[in-house]
Amino acid sequence: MERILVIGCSGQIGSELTLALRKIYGNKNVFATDIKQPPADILETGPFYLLDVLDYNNLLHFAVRFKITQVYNLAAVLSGNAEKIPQQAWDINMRALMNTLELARDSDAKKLFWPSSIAVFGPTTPRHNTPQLTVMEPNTVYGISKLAGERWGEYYHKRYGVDFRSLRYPGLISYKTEAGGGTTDYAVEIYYEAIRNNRYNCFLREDTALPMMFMDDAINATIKLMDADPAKLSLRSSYNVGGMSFTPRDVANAIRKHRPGFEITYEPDFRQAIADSWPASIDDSVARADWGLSDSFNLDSMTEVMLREIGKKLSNQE
Ligand code: AKB
Repeated sequence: MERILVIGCSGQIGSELTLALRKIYGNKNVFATDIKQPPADILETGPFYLLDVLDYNNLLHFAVRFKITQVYNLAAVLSGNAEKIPQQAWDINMRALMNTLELARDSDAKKLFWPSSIAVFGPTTPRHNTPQLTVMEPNTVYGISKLAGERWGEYYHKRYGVDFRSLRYPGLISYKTEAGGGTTDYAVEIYYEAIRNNRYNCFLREDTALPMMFMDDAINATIKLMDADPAKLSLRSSYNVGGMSFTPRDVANAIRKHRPGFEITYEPDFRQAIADSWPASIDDSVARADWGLSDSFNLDSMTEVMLREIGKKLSNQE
Protein backbone atom coordinates (compact mmCIF):
# COMPACT_ATOMS: atom_id res chain seq x y z
CA MET A 1 0.00 0.00 0.00
CA GLU A 2 1.39 3.40 -1.01
CA ARG A 3 1.78 6.11 1.64
CA ILE A 4 2.54 9.44 0.08
CA LEU A 5 4.25 12.56 1.38
CA VAL A 6 3.55 15.86 -0.40
CA ILE A 7 6.08 18.56 0.49
CA GLY A 8 4.77 22.01 -0.41
CA CYS A 9 1.03 21.20 -0.34
CA SER A 10 0.07 24.86 0.12
CA GLY A 11 1.63 26.04 -3.14
CA GLN A 12 0.29 26.37 -6.66
CA ILE A 13 0.92 22.72 -7.66
CA GLY A 14 0.64 21.14 -4.22
CA SER A 15 -2.81 22.52 -3.44
CA GLU A 16 -4.23 20.66 -6.47
CA LEU A 17 -1.93 17.62 -6.67
CA THR A 18 -2.60 16.66 -3.02
CA LEU A 19 -6.36 16.41 -3.66
CA ALA A 20 -5.84 14.45 -6.89
CA LEU A 21 -3.54 11.98 -5.08
CA ARG A 22 -6.04 11.60 -2.23
CA LYS A 23 -8.72 10.60 -4.75
CA ILE A 24 -6.44 7.85 -6.08
CA TYR A 25 -4.69 6.57 -2.95
CA GLY A 26 -7.27 7.39 -0.26
CA ASN A 27 -7.38 10.50 1.92
CA LYS A 28 -5.60 9.02 4.91
CA ASN A 29 -2.65 7.77 2.82
CA VAL A 30 -1.63 11.18 1.46
CA PHE A 31 0.24 13.27 4.03
CA ALA A 32 0.16 16.95 3.12
CA THR A 33 2.97 19.08 4.53
CA ASP A 34 4.26 22.62 4.20
CA ILE A 35 5.82 25.40 6.24
CA LYS A 36 2.61 27.42 5.83
CA GLN A 37 -1.08 26.64 6.32
CA PRO A 38 -2.80 24.96 3.36
CA PRO A 39 -6.21 25.71 1.82
CA ALA A 40 -9.24 24.51 3.80
CA ASP A 41 -10.01 21.52 1.51
CA ILE A 42 -6.58 20.01 2.23
CA LEU A 43 -7.12 20.37 5.99
CA GLU A 44 -10.61 18.91 5.70
CA THR A 45 -9.83 15.87 3.54
CA GLY A 46 -6.80 14.30 5.20
CA PRO A 47 -3.67 14.63 7.33
CA PHE A 48 -1.72 17.90 7.30
CA TYR A 49 1.52 18.60 9.19
CA LEU A 50 3.83 21.57 9.36
CA LEU A 51 7.15 20.18 8.09
CA ASP A 52 10.30 21.92 6.86
CA VAL A 53 12.05 19.87 4.15
CA LEU A 54 15.31 21.65 5.03
CA ASP A 55 15.32 19.95 8.46
CA TYR A 56 16.63 16.50 7.50
CA ASN A 57 16.26 14.82 10.90
CA ASN A 58 12.60 15.80 11.17
CA LEU A 59 11.97 14.74 7.57
CA LEU A 60 13.51 11.30 8.18
CA HIS A 61 11.62 10.91 11.44
CA PHE A 62 8.36 11.83 9.67
CA ALA A 63 8.92 9.38 6.81
CA VAL A 64 9.75 6.49 9.16
CA ARG A 65 6.88 7.28 11.54
CA PHE A 66 4.27 7.32 8.76
CA LYS A 67 5.87 4.57 6.64
CA ILE A 68 6.14 6.85 3.60
CA THR A 69 6.81 5.10 0.27
CA GLN A 70 6.54 8.01 -2.21
CA VAL A 71 7.49 11.69 -2.00
CA TYR A 72 6.37 14.63 -4.13
CA ASN A 73 8.87 17.37 -3.33
CA LEU A 74 7.37 20.64 -4.60
CA ALA A 75 9.34 23.10 -2.47
CA ALA A 76 11.19 25.73 -4.55
CA VAL A 77 12.07 29.39 -4.91
CA LEU A 78 10.88 30.31 -8.43
CA SER A 79 12.81 32.20 -11.11
CA GLY A 80 11.90 35.83 -10.39
CA ASN A 81 12.28 35.56 -6.62
CA ALA A 82 15.50 33.57 -6.96
CA GLU A 83 17.17 36.43 -8.87
CA LYS A 84 16.58 38.69 -5.82
CA ILE A 85 18.28 36.28 -3.39
CA PRO A 86 20.63 34.12 -5.50
CA GLN A 87 22.65 32.45 -2.72
CA GLN A 88 19.63 31.68 -0.56
CA ALA A 89 17.61 30.42 -3.52
CA TRP A 90 20.42 28.06 -4.54
CA ASP A 91 20.74 26.84 -0.95
CA ILE A 92 16.98 26.27 -0.49
CA ASN A 93 16.38 24.65 -3.89
CA MET A 94 19.36 22.32 -3.65
CA ARG A 95 19.03 21.37 0.02
CA ALA A 96 15.32 20.62 -0.43
CA LEU A 97 16.17 18.22 -3.25
CA MET A 98 19.23 16.64 -1.63
CA ASN A 99 17.29 15.97 1.57
CA THR A 100 14.62 14.03 -0.30
CA LEU A 101 17.25 12.14 -2.33
CA GLU A 102 19.02 11.19 0.90
CA LEU A 103 15.65 10.28 2.43
CA ALA A 104 15.16 7.81 -0.41
CA ARG A 105 18.45 6.14 0.55
CA ASP A 106 17.77 6.14 4.31
CA SER A 107 14.09 5.07 4.36
CA ASP A 108 11.36 3.29 2.39
CA ALA A 109 10.48 6.55 0.57
CA LYS A 110 12.23 5.30 -2.57
CA LYS A 111 9.99 6.87 -5.20
CA LEU A 112 10.51 10.60 -5.65
CA PHE A 113 8.83 13.18 -7.88
CA TRP A 114 10.68 16.47 -8.23
CA PRO A 115 9.65 19.24 -10.63
CA SER A 116 12.22 20.59 -13.02
CA SER A 117 11.43 23.44 -15.40
CA ILE A 118 11.91 24.89 -18.87
CA ALA A 119 14.34 27.16 -16.97
CA VAL A 120 17.03 24.48 -17.41
CA PHE A 121 17.47 25.86 -20.93
CA GLY A 122 19.34 29.06 -21.66
CA PRO A 123 20.09 31.63 -24.34
CA THR A 124 22.25 29.21 -26.37
CA THR A 125 19.50 26.56 -26.54
CA PRO A 126 17.46 26.35 -29.78
CA ARG A 127 14.41 28.47 -28.88
CA HIS A 128 11.73 26.83 -31.01
CA ASN A 129 10.55 23.27 -30.50
CA THR A 130 13.41 22.81 -28.03
CA PRO A 131 14.52 19.16 -28.10
CA GLN A 132 14.81 16.88 -25.09
CA LEU A 133 18.58 16.63 -25.51
CA THR A 134 20.23 19.89 -26.49
CA VAL A 135 22.57 22.66 -25.37
CA MET A 136 21.80 23.66 -21.76
CA GLU A 137 23.49 26.78 -20.41
CA PRO A 138 20.89 28.36 -18.08
CA ASN A 139 21.83 31.84 -16.87
CA THR A 140 19.36 32.21 -14.00
CA VAL A 141 19.98 30.89 -10.50
CA TYR A 142 16.68 29.00 -10.63
CA GLY A 143 17.61 27.39 -13.95
CA ILE A 144 21.08 26.47 -12.70
CA SER A 145 19.55 24.83 -9.59
CA LYS A 146 17.03 22.91 -11.72
CA LEU A 147 19.69 21.64 -14.13
CA ALA A 148 21.97 20.61 -11.25
CA GLY A 149 18.96 18.93 -9.60
CA GLU A 150 18.22 16.88 -12.70
CA ARG A 151 21.81 15.67 -12.77
CA TRP A 152 21.67 14.72 -9.08
CA GLY A 153 18.36 12.88 -9.56
CA GLU A 154 19.77 10.79 -12.38
CA TYR A 155 22.94 10.16 -10.35
CA TYR A 156 20.98 8.88 -7.33
CA HIS A 157 18.92 6.66 -9.62
CA LYS A 158 21.97 5.08 -11.25
CA ARG A 159 24.16 4.90 -8.18
CA TYR A 160 21.65 4.11 -5.40
CA GLY A 161 18.55 2.86 -7.22
CA VAL A 162 16.35 5.80 -6.16
CA ASP A 163 13.16 5.84 -8.28
CA PHE A 164 13.63 9.50 -9.28
CA ARG A 165 11.09 10.92 -11.76
CA SER A 166 10.78 14.47 -13.01
CA LEU A 167 9.07 16.79 -15.50
CA ARG A 168 10.36 20.03 -16.96
CA TYR A 169 7.18 21.98 -16.33
CA PRO A 170 6.40 24.94 -18.56
CA GLY A 171 4.59 27.92 -16.95
CA LEU A 172 1.64 26.48 -15.01
CA ILE A 173 -1.71 28.22 -15.10
CA SER A 174 -4.33 27.66 -12.44
CA TYR A 175 -7.11 29.44 -10.60
CA LYS A 176 -7.01 27.76 -7.19
CA THR A 177 -3.73 29.00 -5.70
CA GLU A 178 -1.75 31.83 -7.25
CA ALA A 179 1.88 31.17 -8.16
CA GLY A 180 4.51 33.27 -6.43
CA GLY A 181 7.70 34.71 -7.81
CA GLY A 182 7.86 33.12 -11.27
CA THR A 183 8.41 34.65 -14.70
CA THR A 184 5.37 32.93 -16.20
CA ASP A 185 3.10 34.28 -13.40
CA TYR A 186 1.79 37.01 -15.71
CA ALA A 187 -0.36 34.34 -17.37
CA VAL A 188 -2.22 33.80 -14.08
CA GLU A 189 -2.31 37.43 -12.89
CA ILE A 190 -3.79 38.58 -16.20
CA TYR A 191 -7.00 36.59 -15.58
CA TYR A 192 -7.42 37.93 -12.04
CA GLU A 193 -6.93 41.49 -13.26
CA ALA A 194 -9.30 40.92 -16.17
CA ILE A 195 -12.04 40.04 -13.68
CA ARG A 196 -11.13 42.72 -11.12
CA ASN A 197 -10.37 45.73 -13.36
CA ASN A 198 -10.74 44.64 -16.99
CA ARG A 199 -7.16 45.77 -17.53
CA TYR A 200 -3.63 44.44 -16.90
CA ASN A 201 -0.16 45.95 -16.91
CA CYS A 202 2.12 43.14 -18.10
CA PHE A 203 5.74 42.78 -16.93
CA LEU A 204 6.72 41.05 -20.19
CA ARG A 205 6.72 42.40 -23.76
CA GLU A 206 3.65 41.66 -25.86
CA ASP A 207 5.49 39.29 -28.22
CA THR A 208 7.18 37.11 -25.56
CA ALA A 209 6.24 33.54 -26.47
CA LEU A 210 6.64 30.97 -23.68
CA PRO A 211 5.50 27.36 -23.19
CA MET A 212 2.56 27.09 -20.77
CA MET A 213 0.22 24.41 -19.43
CA PHE A 214 -3.13 24.38 -17.66
CA MET A 215 -2.89 22.85 -14.18
CA ASP A 216 -5.32 19.97 -14.89
CA ASP A 217 -3.03 18.79 -17.69
CA ALA A 218 0.06 19.20 -15.48
CA ILE A 219 -1.50 17.13 -12.66
CA ASN A 220 -2.51 14.39 -15.11
CA ALA A 221 0.98 14.33 -16.59
CA THR A 222 2.57 14.11 -13.13
CA ILE A 223 0.36 11.23 -12.05
CA LYS A 224 0.87 9.42 -15.35
CA LEU A 225 4.66 9.69 -15.08
CA MET A 226 4.61 8.41 -11.49
CA ASP A 227 2.37 5.49 -12.52
CA ALA A 228 4.48 4.56 -15.56
CA ASP A 229 6.18 1.19 -15.78
CA PRO A 230 9.85 1.87 -14.87
CA ALA A 231 10.94 -0.22 -17.85
CA LYS A 232 9.33 2.39 -20.14
CA LEU A 233 11.33 5.31 -18.75
CA SER A 234 14.28 5.96 -21.04
CA LEU A 235 15.21 9.05 -19.01
CA ARG A 236 15.91 9.50 -15.34
CA SER A 237 16.82 13.15 -15.54
CA SER A 238 13.65 15.07 -16.48
CA TYR A 239 11.14 14.93 -19.35
CA ASN A 240 10.33 17.91 -21.59
CA VAL A 241 6.65 18.91 -21.32
CA GLY A 242 5.46 21.32 -23.99
CA GLY A 243 1.84 22.21 -23.32
CA MET A 244 0.94 25.19 -25.50
CA SER A 245 2.89 28.25 -26.53
CA PHE A 246 1.55 31.82 -26.48
CA THR A 247 2.43 35.48 -25.93
CA PRO A 248 0.82 38.06 -23.60
CA ARG A 249 -0.85 39.55 -26.69
CA ASP A 250 -2.41 36.14 -27.49
CA VAL A 251 -3.83 35.85 -23.95
CA ALA A 252 -5.24 39.37 -24.12
CA ASN A 253 -6.97 38.50 -27.42
CA ALA A 254 -8.37 35.29 -25.92
CA ILE A 255 -9.73 37.24 -22.94
CA ARG A 256 -11.32 39.84 -25.26
CA LYS A 257 -13.51 37.09 -26.76
CA HIS A 258 -15.29 37.06 -23.37
CA ARG A 259 -14.59 40.62 -22.17
CA PRO A 260 -14.40 42.85 -25.27
CA GLY A 261 -13.29 45.94 -23.32
CA PHE A 262 -10.23 44.26 -21.80
CA GLU A 263 -7.11 46.46 -22.00
CA ILE A 264 -3.46 45.50 -21.68
CA THR A 265 -0.34 47.66 -21.32
CA TYR A 266 3.29 46.50 -21.29
CA GLU A 267 6.02 47.52 -18.87
CA PRO A 268 8.79 44.90 -19.08
CA ASP A 269 10.90 44.53 -15.93
CA PHE A 270 13.87 42.30 -14.96
CA ARG A 271 11.80 39.19 -15.75
CA GLN A 272 11.93 40.03 -19.47
CA ALA A 273 15.60 38.95 -19.60
CA ILE A 274 14.68 35.67 -17.89
CA ALA A 275 11.87 35.01 -20.37
CA ASP A 276 14.14 35.90 -23.30
CA SER A 277 16.61 33.21 -22.21
CA TRP A 278 13.92 30.48 -22.17
CA PRO A 279 12.43 28.43 -25.04
CA ALA A 280 9.37 29.71 -26.90
CA SER A 281 8.08 26.17 -27.50
CA ILE A 282 9.09 22.67 -26.46
CA ASP A 283 9.34 19.30 -28.18
CA ASP A 284 7.92 16.74 -25.75
CA SER A 285 7.86 13.75 -28.10
CA VAL A 286 10.06 11.63 -25.82
CA ALA A 287 7.52 11.89 -22.96
CA ARG A 288 4.68 11.11 -25.38
CA ALA A 289 6.47 8.01 -26.68
CA ASP A 290 7.81 6.71 -23.34
CA TRP A 291 4.76 7.01 -21.07
CA GLY A 292 1.95 8.60 -23.04
CA LEU A 293 2.10 12.30 -22.10
CA SER A 294 -1.03 14.01 -23.44
CA ASP A 295 -2.80 17.29 -22.84
CA SER A 296 -6.27 18.53 -23.55
CA PHE A 297 -6.40 22.30 -23.00
CA ASN A 298 -5.58 25.02 -25.52
CA LEU A 299 -5.51 28.78 -24.93
CA ASP A 300 -9.23 29.26 -25.65
CA SER A 301 -10.52 26.38 -23.55
CA MET A 302 -8.20 27.34 -20.68
CA THR A 303 -9.25 31.00 -20.87
CA GLU A 304 -12.91 30.03 -20.60
CA VAL A 305 -12.28 27.98 -17.44
CA MET A 306 -9.94 30.57 -15.88
CA LEU A 307 -12.38 33.46 -16.34
CA ARG A 308 -15.35 31.43 -15.11
CA GLU A 309 -13.62 30.00 -12.02
CA ILE A 310 -11.80 33.18 -10.99
CA GLY A 311 -15.06 35.08 -11.50
CA LYS A 312 -16.81 32.69 -9.06
CA LYS A 313 -13.94 32.81 -6.59
CA LEU A 314 -13.75 36.59 -6.47
CA SER A 315 -17.51 37.05 -6.20
CA ASN A 316 -17.60 34.59 -3.26
CA GLN A 317 -14.96 36.72 -1.52
CA GLU A 318 -17.00 39.93 -1.83
C1 AKB B 1 8.82 30.27 -13.22
O1 AKB B 1 8.33 31.13 -13.98
O2 AKB B 1 9.80 30.47 -12.50
C2 AKB B 1 8.19 28.91 -13.20
C3 AKB B 1 8.83 27.97 -14.16
C4 AKB B 1 8.65 28.12 -15.60
O3 AKB B 1 9.50 27.06 -13.74
N1 AKB B 1 6.79 29.01 -13.47
